[in-house]
Amino acid sequence: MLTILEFPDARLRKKAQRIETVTGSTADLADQMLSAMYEAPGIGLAATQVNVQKRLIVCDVSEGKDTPLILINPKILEQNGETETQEGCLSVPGFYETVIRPEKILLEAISREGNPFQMEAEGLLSVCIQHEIDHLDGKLFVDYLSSAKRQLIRKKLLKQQKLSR
Ligand code: QAP
Ligand code: CO
Repeated sequence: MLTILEFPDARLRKKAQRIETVTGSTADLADQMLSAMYEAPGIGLAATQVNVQKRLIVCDVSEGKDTPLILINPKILEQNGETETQEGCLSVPGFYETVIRPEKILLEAISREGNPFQMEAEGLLSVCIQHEIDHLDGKLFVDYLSSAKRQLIRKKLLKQQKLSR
């Protein structure tokens, strides 16, 4: 089972590299990430969060947890509108805050089978994909908050992490 890094771990700030060739081990990693995400449980996970610096994200925002999405080298091509969401993050356990992001996105990515495709997303799926792509660039949802709020979350999580060691 993969372990999920927690804020303020410096490894969450590393920038992920593009995947040049999709292989069986890429697909294996994606499947392991989906397992870790469902186990948590969560709706999205980026490779950066499991200490792998590769551009790979997974998510599933469906009610029945039966609609996994794997995106390799995801890239947003167009975005429009604005939406407010209470976001959380498996790397920032216990904290949820409102973040404003574009509402609709058009993106390109490569599938688990190695095929390039484009898709549109809106609603929670759009927000989740944007949140996960941020992870690949070393960015966390707490970066959208005031530095006072971010520092408070940092302090509380460090305390929690020391207690659970
Ligand atoms: C990103 O986050 C996301 O604090 C995915 O104690 C979340 O799956 C995008 C989780 C919300 C948009 C909206 C968080 C689980 C899961 C926690 C997650 C926790 C347990 C977060
Ligand atoms: Co996250």
